[in-house]
Amino acid sequence: MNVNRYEENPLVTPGDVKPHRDDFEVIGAFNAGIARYKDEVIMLLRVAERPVSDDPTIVKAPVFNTEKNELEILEFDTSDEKYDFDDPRTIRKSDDLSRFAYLTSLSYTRIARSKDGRNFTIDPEPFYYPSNELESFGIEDPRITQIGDTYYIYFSAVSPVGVGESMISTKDFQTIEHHGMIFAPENKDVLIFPEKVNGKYYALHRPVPKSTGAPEIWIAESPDLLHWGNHKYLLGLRDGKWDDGRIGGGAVPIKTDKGWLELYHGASKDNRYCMGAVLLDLNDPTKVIARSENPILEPEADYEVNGFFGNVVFSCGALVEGDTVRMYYGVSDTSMACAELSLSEILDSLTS
Ligand code: MAN
Repeated sequence: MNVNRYEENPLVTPGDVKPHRDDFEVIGAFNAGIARYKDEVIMLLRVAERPVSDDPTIVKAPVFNTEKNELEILEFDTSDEKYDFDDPRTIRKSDDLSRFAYLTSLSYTRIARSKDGRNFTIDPEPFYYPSNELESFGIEDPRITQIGDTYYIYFSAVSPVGVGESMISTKDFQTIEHHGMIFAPENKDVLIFPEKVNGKYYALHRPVPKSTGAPEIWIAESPDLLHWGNHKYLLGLRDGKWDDGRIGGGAVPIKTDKGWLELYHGASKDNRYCMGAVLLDLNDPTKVIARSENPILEPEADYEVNGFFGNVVFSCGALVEGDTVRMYYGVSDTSMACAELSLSEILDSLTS
């Protein structure tokens, strides 16, 4: 696969983003949703910020208190054996490592704009910041589906009661309407198709079943983008391959002559995140036609291998012009990058 990484990569780094409070530092500007708005490319960044800590033995956890409408900062001593601090993203209770008790940073969304898709200017203020109890640990990994003149923006809403997918919409990237949670916990990586298929909206989603099952890709349909039903299991993990740990949708599905092309992420059991592709039937996207044997993009460049959480390439949006797929992607849970790939080359590489 020919992958043309932009020489300007990484396009946006945490150092480019001013924290929204002086006592915070930006540790990530990554996993951005992508849209075209007027003559600009919009990158809706997931900005992760954490309270500055001068003492390495103290780990802080920011939590948005909706009643007081302010951030609270909890402090943990790294010598406290009740907690586990091994994953830099989370704080876990030592007697239950299967779930996290707190996150070490809080994410929100911020707009970066560009005329050429390579050089971005970052808005001085947050775009959408957590605003309700289901978002008190932050909002993450936004995706944007444009339908008509409305941009539907949906993201992981993280709180002590779980990680689900909530949706807002905007027409001008200024005023927003909140539509509440559209997929209950635990669910992430929702991708709404950009048009109806046979009179119905479709969305990919990624539940995390507990009793049986794995973090794999499902598909659902809806009459109105708010109520989702007729859920079907779509795509699974593959033992011993690059996507044997967890998979989830990445970019908004791309309509091609051969079918709906979905660029998805797959992680191995040891958390190496790559991008692959799957082709779905044009008239019935619940049918898988073909899939990547090997990743179309894997962490190789220094900025993809090293960072806050290394060995991660994670796309939330791509733009297509002719045969060129401009895939924007988060690197190492830290920065944003972009690579161009050939649409026909991706399609030709898929096997059934
Ligand atoms: C995982 C990672 C983190 C994220 C949490 C909550 O631990 O993807 O980056 O903050 O889940 O969604």
